[in-house]
Amino acid sequence: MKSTAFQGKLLTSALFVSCSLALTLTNPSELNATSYDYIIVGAGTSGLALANRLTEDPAISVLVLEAGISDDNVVPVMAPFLGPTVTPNTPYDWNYTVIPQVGLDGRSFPYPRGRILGGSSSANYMIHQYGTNENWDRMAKVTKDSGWSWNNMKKYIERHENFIEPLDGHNTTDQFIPSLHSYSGTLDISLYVATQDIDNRVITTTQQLREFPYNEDISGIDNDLLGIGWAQSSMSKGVRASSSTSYLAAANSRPNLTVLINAMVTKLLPTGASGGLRSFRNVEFVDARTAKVTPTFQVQAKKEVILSAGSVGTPQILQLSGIGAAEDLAPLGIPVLVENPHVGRNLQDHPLLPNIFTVHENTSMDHILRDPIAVQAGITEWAESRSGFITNNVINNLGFQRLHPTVLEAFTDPSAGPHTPHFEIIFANYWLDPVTPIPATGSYFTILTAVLTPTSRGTVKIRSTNPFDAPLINPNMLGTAFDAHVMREAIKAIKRFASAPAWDDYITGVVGKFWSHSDATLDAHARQHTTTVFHPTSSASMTSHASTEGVVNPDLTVKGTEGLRIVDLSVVPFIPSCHPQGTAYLVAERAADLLKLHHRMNYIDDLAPQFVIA
Ligand SMILES: Cc1cc2nc3c(=O)[nH]c(=O)nc-3n(C[C@H](O)[C@H](O)[C@H](O)COP(=O)(O)OP(=O)(O)OC[C@H]3O[C@@H](n4cnc5c(N)ncnc54)[C@H](O)[C@@H]3O)c2cc1C
Ligand SMILES: *[C@@H]1O[C@H](CO)[C@@H](O)[C@H](O)[C@H]1NC(C)=O
Ligand SMILES: *[C@@H]1O[C@H](CO)[C@@H](O)[C@H](O)[C@H]1NC(C)=O
Ligand SMILES: *[C@@H]1O[C@H](CO)[C@@H](O)[C@H](O)[C@H]1NC(C)=O
Ligand SMILES: *[C@@H]1O[C@H](CO)[C@@H](O)[C@H](O)[C@H]1NC(C)=O
Ligand SMILES: CC(=O)N[C@H]1CO[C@H](CO)[C@@H](O)[C@@H]1O
Repeated sequence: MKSTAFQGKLLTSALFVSCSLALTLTNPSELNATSYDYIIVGAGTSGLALANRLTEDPAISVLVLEAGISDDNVVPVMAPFLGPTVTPNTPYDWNYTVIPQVGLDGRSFPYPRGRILGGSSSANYMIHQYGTNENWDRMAKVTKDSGWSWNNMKKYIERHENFIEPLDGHNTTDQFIPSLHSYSGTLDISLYVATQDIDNRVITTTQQLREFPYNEDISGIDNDLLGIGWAQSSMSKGVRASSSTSYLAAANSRPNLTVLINAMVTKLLPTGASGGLRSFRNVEFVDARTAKVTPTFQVQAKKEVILSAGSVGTPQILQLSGIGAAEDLAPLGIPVLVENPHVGRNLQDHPLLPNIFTVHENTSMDHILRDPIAVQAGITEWAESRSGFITNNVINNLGFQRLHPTVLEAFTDPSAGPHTPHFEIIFANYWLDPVTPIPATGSYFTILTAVLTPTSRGTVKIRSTNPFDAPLINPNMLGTAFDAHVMREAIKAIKRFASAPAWDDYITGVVGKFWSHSDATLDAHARQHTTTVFHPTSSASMTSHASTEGVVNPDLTVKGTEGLRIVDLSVVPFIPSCHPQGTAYLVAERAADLLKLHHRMNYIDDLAPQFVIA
């Protein structure tokens, strides 16, 4: 996907209609007030969902501060198939790199995060799921708050999701289960709009090999996630649906919602204490365009400050503010205001490995993707008529598998339960490797494998007091024997998959060494080619109120503080066994209710936090 010709063309294209963002402020001087009921740091996936819900009450004022730029008319962000060109190392990315990974032969690689309205929902590959019931029930169990259980959380789908007919109007029978979905929520979700040549073969394989059953609905909503099915994507008719095009667009004309972009939050300032808990209601920020730490601006929250800066940004801001491990902060000369050794620890991610096959010439999309004229024609067709391959998401099918019980015997099963997958397989009918560019010739078929239940734990740590210095990010990929084992088993599984009769007249060979019978060779292949599915979570983990481990309580308040919460994927104690944006949205939906309840606003229904888990 990273042919220079391909990428270069898209970024210079400029044909488009406008979307939502006339009301977004771009300069600190445009702010009319210095205090707001709530200040949300980060206009990302969770942050904008929360901002929308809080400003449903016209008596409440909300300011959202976002370091990134506007997403207005940004073609690579809007056009579904161009998702992989939004990052890495673009004006829409934080341009992070992971530190050398011990489990990956010391390699490092880019670690994209959206730096734009919508955050990573404007930069992701749009696959949308909720995870397994067991993922949520485990979160409820470890936090001792049944409010996080699936039984309570699933009601938020009704407000969150708006399932729409795919743009091409194809017959969707058996491709999703209509009764599971919502048709009245904020974010558009849809199925593919253009088939890829491999789709039929993938589905046929589910009929040929019992190991890979067909799953009619892989959203995770009250249906088993195991098996292979059709991707559901956060997509409006032919255009990406992000938290900006949905939650923000629906709220942007509300007088009590203010969104300021180009505003890089540098720290939270202490504002006294109450009941032995420190307050941090002053938020300091700078103009992100200057990349200078002065001049600073300050705004104050009347009720609360909410960090929604994501799994990298949130621990970074906490640490810059003196909330963190003394051993991290003291060497940098940062006074420790709230000592918490768990800030920036417990980072989790899904390792991703491309396994690439060669196929008959021009039966894949590679010859199109490496031809700048063909790509430009696709973009023009998308822009003019919302049709053609650029209108589709980058993949159509994916699957979720458990390890064979005999394989699992040697380990303690880290999955959330018996219906939760250990690994994922993803199908693309072209060269899809986030790191290694497509070769100049050849046609390819990629089956990506991802570890969904990693036992490795990593870290996010600031390296200096300068907020513009990227933090040291260590997702610790394949850092445990278990994770390496799952990846090896996943490779073996996709080899069985590709050996089904459905692929006999399609695949011609393999790239690299993953067809080897030697475990050592498979492990080496994994170490040399694994990167990330871009799913960092859990760097400010939630634990029970009584627990001194973890960073936030089940009501998302930061331990040791008051008036400060975290609402983004950094709070989930375990990475969900799925693509996690749906989790980020549901966490924000419940957070809005928790805030409304706490401040006695009108919250949607009868939920109260329920502390009843045995
Ligand atoms: C390339 C890529 C592909 C992905 N593909 C998928 C997929 O297909 N499906 C899926 O489910 N998930 C996918 N993900 C992951 C998913 O998008 C993220 O897990 C999710 O969006 C995270 O939401 P969040 O609210 O925690 O953080 P984000 O959405 O990242 O929001 C954080 C926001 O805070 C802002 N911010 C950070 N620091 C500061 C600061 N100091 N001051 C001001 N603002 C700040 C950021 O700019 C950003 O807007 C992908 C991610 C990437 C990067
Ligand atoms: C700020 O106040 C000025 C003058 O009253 C007004 O014109 C402007 O629209 C206000 N801006 C915002 C963002 O409310
Ligand atoms: C990321 O890299 C791009 C391309 O070099 C650049 O335009 C952008 O400003 C960088 N972003 C940050 C936050 O440094
Ligand atoms: C869609 O496909 C199903 C199953 O193949 C079939 O029963 C149904 O009649 C089709 N619907 C339409 C509108 O063609
Ligand atoms: C494959 O496509 C390329 C580029 O479009 C073309 O030059 C070549 O002739 C095609 N090969 C076959 C066998 O069709
Ligand atoms: C709390 C707050 O700022 N409320 C304002 C919301 O917007 C209305 C106008 O629509 C103002 O009158 C309120 O003061």
